[in-house]
Amino acid sequence: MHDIFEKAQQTQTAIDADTPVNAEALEVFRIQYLGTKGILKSLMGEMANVPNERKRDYGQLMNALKQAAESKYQTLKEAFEEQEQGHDRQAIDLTAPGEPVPLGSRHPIAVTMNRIVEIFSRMGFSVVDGPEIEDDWHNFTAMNTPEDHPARDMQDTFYVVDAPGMLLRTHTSPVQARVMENRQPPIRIIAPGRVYRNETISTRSHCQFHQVEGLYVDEGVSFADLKQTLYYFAKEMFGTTKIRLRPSFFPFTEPSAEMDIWLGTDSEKNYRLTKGTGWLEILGCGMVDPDVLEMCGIDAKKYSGFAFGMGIERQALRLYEIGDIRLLFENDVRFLKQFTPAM
Ligand code: 2NL
Repeated sequence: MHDIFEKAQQTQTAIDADTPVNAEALEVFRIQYLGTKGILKSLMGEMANVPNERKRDYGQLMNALKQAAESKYQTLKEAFEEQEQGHDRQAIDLTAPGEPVPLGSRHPIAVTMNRIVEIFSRMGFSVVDGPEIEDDWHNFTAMNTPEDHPARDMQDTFYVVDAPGMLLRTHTSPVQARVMENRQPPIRIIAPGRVYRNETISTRSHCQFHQVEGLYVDEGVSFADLKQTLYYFAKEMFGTTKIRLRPSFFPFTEPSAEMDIWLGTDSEKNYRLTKGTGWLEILGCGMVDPDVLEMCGIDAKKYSGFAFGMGIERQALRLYEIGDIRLLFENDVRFLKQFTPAM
């Protein structure tokens, strides 16, 4: 009888003294004291042998034991769990090299456009932009293109169904028209951007293009200024030292011309590119028609100007020797990643 109480007392002392140092030791502790075959269970089993008048005391002693073991177990369990999470946080190696981030690259059209813009920037032209959805007046009327001109045909231009008189711009000229409306000369601007034509002639043709246009308006601007400016551009852009201006026609310029650069026919590539002539057409240009100046609010008796425009796609194809224009619009990463990440 006396023995049972003493055994319980000893167990109390043992629980107080036993402090597991890690999760494994704690599990041993749990099985030893609180498990289904543990010491507390077996001590409880002794209740039958305790005399009735002492059963109450023994029951209280058992409760105290169980509480002591359980609270110790619970406290240590939480402590070890917290410790483990702390360990995880420390497990991050701050000195490890970073994961490589895949780098994108500029689209060849953007690179070509940037090169053109950069060359004209050096000559004091500033970059302007404007809306891609334009009104009829800025896109056509202000550019001397009358109502019955074929460019204004439904088949040639995308019109906005819900907004009469609104359309997708067919060139970046309207951007320049808006600048002339808002400022007085000297005006020296370059307008790069996306333009639209309703062309469905073949699967090879596209409804969307990129263009760079330029405009210079001031007192006494002459055809000689046009020629020297475009000659400098051709030299910087293509490294060519010979240009040729052929008479041409645009509704918004008079006189008008096409500029060719000299490539020669020495290489098979240049022979093919120039169809055996040695000359490659690069851009269209001319002296701004006085009517266009007047419509945009500029005194044509006081000022004159020249303008030019060129398509980007064709230049990009040539610059990078790309064989098919569709590659520029499919955005296949295997194609795009061949171009330089920078620029
Ligand atoms: C081409 C030819 C050209 C212009 C664009 C222009 C703009 C204003 C006034 C007068 Cl605001 N002209 N632009 C002039 C001549 C030619 O583009 O072949 N473009 C792809």
